Amino acid sequence: MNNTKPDFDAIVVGAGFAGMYMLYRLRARGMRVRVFETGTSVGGTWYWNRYPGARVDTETMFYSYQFSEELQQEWDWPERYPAQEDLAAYARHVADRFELWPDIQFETRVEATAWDDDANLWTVETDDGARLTASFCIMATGCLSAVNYPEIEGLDDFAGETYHTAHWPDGGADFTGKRVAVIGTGSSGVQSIPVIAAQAGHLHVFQRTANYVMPAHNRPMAPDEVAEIKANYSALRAKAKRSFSGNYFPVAGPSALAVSEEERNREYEVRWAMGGLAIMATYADFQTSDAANETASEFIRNKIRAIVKNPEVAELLAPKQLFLCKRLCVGTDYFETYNRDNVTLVDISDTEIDRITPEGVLVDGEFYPVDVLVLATGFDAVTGALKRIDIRGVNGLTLRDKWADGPKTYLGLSISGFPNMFTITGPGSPSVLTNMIPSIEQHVEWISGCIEHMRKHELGRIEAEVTAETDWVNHVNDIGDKTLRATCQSWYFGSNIPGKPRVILPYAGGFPAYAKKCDMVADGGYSGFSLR
Ligand code: N01
Repeated sequence: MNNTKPDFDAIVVGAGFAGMYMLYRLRARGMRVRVFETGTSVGGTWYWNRYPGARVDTETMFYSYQFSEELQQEWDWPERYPAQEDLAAYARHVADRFELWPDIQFETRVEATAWDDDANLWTVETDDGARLTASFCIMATGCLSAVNYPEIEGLDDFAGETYHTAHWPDGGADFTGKRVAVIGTGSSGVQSIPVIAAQAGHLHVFQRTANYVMPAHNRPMAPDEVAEIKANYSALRAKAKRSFSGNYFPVAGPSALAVSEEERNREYEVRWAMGGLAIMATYADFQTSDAANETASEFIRNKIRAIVKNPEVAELLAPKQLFLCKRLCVGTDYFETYNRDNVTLVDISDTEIDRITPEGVLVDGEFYPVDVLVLATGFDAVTGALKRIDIRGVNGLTLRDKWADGPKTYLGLSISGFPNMFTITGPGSPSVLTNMIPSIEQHVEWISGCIEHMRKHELGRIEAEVTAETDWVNHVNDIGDKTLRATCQSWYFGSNIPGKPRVILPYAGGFPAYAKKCDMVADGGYSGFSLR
């Protein structure tokens, strides 16, 4: 090993909520850190996803950092589910408050990283031609950041305006009086469709799969509610961490089948009135029993039938897959929007879009002329952002090759063959099945604790062992295959990307079990890792 001094102790890729906190923690340990970020400001997902109607669907008093008591006490969220601009403003406030800006290089994309086994260093190449070295490379690239542009014939020939929800222009888009097509009815489509419909001349929604959508019931935060949460913040945060998803949702009982239909529906009505994601936790067997799950599925389908006036449209909007197989959506006036005269639902569940022409969309021989095309087609989730970087580990092994049949990681934190690299909320960690910000904090704290341990013991290299990684991957897949999430096509399994291996991407065993495992690994002197 030679003793080349690296340019930085750590390079962090991405300045979203993960990258910002990682920078804060490492710098607090006296490390020299450089963060690279493609965007012009901080916030990651909340920087890029500026589509009309974009707002978080997790209660923001809990979808926020908790590492700083001062921060969580001083910041005031305006609404129960704040809009993208408020989340982006919060990210900027954090960068101001903790003076993160000088260590973040914006408008810079990391294109490649390569491990030098002799020097124990990563070399990171950026799109401005720079090559910089660091002892650690930490990927804070986000789970839902690699944009999925669908492979639809003729898309590039469309003569009107085209927008993707996850890459929205800064100045917004004006739909006034225009003929608009939205392709995609996941969370981004569900949030944007009502807002676009209110402005457009006519909106056609092209739906491949109908989704379950709960009403948000968004509202301003009441001062007494805020005061109560702030007075009990640490206890409430601790309670959330003990729950499966890292969100505190009250559980009504172990099984939907153990209570009468009347009692069950009363409970579902309470959750519908509450709004948001709380219905997910009503009964503990939604992920293990088709029959239990079907009770909630049918409850929501009946709500759709009651809201949507045209029974044929209502049936098209009523999801066929089980509730919680795909990600539950939260919307405002989503189903009501289909009662508008200027909105038409086009079912493409059996017939793919034939092609996009310069003037519109052709489906099953029928032509829909449009001026604006909105792609709400989601992401190459969890692995996409990592695989889009040319990452080369020991002996030039590429991450793309290593993951050709699906991601392999130890705890979603580390990859054998890629020493001194950490992935924040990587595949095989609970990430997108949990409240993301607490999950990010848990990872950042684990990684900074690990680096601290290495520095204390004068260790220069850490790498996941193949056996530990294989055992973890098998465990992740075993649990994933047992959940009802395995019964439909969803981005959780990579099914939305043509050719992507069908493998569960997040760990579906819950936040508490996962965090306990991570603690045990650390307490055991980083068992499953080779350190030297
Ligand atoms: O993406 P999606 P998203 N032809 O993949 C359809 C988070 N999020 O951006 O279901 C036609 O869910 C696709 O159809 P199908 C949240 O975790 C959070 O909406 O694959 N249609 C689907 O309808 C969420 O789950 C928030 O059959 C095509 C849609 O496009 C995740 O991000 C807000 C197609 C894509 O839905 C992703 O959500 C927004 C094609 N070729 C997002 N390709 C909040 O916190 C894809 N589709 C509020």
